Amino acid sequence: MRIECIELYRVAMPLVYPFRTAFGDDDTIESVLVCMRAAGDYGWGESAPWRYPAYSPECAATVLLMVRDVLAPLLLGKDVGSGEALQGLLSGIKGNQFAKAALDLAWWDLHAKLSGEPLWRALGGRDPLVDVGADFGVMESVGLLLDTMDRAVRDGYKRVKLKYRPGWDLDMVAAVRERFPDLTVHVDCNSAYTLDALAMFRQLDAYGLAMIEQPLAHDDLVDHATLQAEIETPVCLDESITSADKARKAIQIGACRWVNVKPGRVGGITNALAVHDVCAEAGVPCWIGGMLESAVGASHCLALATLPNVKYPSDIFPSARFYERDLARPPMVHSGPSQFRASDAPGAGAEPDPEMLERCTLERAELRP
Ligand code: OSB
Ligand code: MG
Repeated sequence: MRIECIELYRVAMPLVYPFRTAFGDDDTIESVLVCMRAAGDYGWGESAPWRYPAYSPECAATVLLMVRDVLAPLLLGKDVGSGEALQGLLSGIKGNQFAKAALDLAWWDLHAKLSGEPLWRALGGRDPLVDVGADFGVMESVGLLLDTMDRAVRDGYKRVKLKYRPGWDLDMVAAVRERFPDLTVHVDCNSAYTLDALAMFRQLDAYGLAMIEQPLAHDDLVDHATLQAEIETPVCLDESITSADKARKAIQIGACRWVNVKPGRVGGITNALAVHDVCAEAGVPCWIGGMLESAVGASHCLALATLPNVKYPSDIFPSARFYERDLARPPMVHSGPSQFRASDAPGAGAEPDPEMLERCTLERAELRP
């Protein structure tokens, strides 16, 4: 397909309540949506690195700038026949994974639509029914967290992920374990610690957590290998895995026993498939992470979650959990307790609601060859 036009929208999506993590508290998600046109059709992609570069070195403003001024010009007018071909055209540009992802996701949506296939089938998924979990950020009090978790357990969630940061740590986990002795629980540290906290991580072993997500620095592998050798609880890497090559190296040195795969963080679906395959070959299971995307990005994540080496409930949420009204339609809605069904429509299955897109857009661009 010859890429004829690329439209960009940097949007602000207000959350129903602030999301609080080790990397900060935010009440609005900034995201970049991309519409790619070719062969009489169009595809949508999304990349949600947020407003500040606090999760990764990128943010929505750098993604818009990089796509507009650097990456899109490398694709416009070109015939792009595969995800690998698209990544090849962008390969001279270092880093900027979230920016590359916005284009890569739009290409995959368009490609699947042109093939008349749902995205999950185009990716080699096996089963459109996907298990997902519940996630809770830092709250006002542990009591409030326990009450909220009660509701999630009653709603049938199969696992719970808890944000974890200094001041919301061992005591919180101890209280959770006392109330829910058998629930599958893990913590996400969002790179808040160093090896100075080794004693604390050894204490966490007593609580039988499913995994500890990204305990150490966002770009580290070596210290994670040291930590993993010292504790029983499996380490899961999120921030540190920015490519299939990083996944290979992490596994080689024993830095993790799980990998959280986010298409944005690794530069797109093409690279997410490569990370998935590197992990599968090494016997390291994966699950799919999220960035509180609109239903455009979430539907891409859902398609990825149908892959065979996804072995733990993913971070994919009903739109209503974070948004009064999703920017995209159809909104994300559970198909059963703790489950979603990937769309059987051609492509990823969601696109922006024009009125919401208009209302949320901060900055836009339209590029042609
Ligand atoms: O570290 O997994 C993360 C959300 C935004 C940025 C980073 C992360 C997250 C999540 C997703 O934890 C959890 C959720 O979607 O509730
Ligand atoms: Mg994480």
